[in-house]
Amino acid sequence: MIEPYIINFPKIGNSVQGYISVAENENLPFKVNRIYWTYFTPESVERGGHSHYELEQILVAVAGKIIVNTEVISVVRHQFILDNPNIGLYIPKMTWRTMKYSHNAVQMCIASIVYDEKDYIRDYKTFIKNGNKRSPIQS
Ligand code: T46
Repeated sequence: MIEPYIINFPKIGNSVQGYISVAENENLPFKVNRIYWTYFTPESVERGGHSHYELEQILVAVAGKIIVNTEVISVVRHQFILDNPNIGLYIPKMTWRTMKYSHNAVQMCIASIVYDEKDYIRDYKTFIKNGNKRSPIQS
């Protein structure tokens, strides 16, 4: 079982000029097929509440703070605080997750596959029951 873990991206620069962080092949655990970002999420809202059969992701709080709760195969639970633009959270397939955001948070998601609603498990009981079943998007 693979569990979520933090990735430290290179931080190039200094406090006078500012910094650049880089995500490229050698520091990513999968081939990238999609990047999207989430912003202006009200602090009262919890996003996520789903798992994915195949999708692997890395979440980065490029601004603000994100609290991510994860659960792998309904047993192993972790909480991660993302509040630094040079760290990312790797989320493996079959991980239930919820996220809360500070008012200024911008979440970048680096994703292993293109969007497909059939890859989602949006019902928690189905996640627990079907956690180990094969993806409906595989042939
Ligand atoms: C995740 C967390 C971290 C699209 O049409 N295309 C897309 O590429 C995406 C990502 C979403 N959508 C649509 C599908 C839904 O109608 O946008 C709506 C909200 O998507 P979702 O329920 O996935 O939103 P979040 O913020 O709960 O979750 C997102 C990721 O989609 C998800 O994989 O793990 O961020």
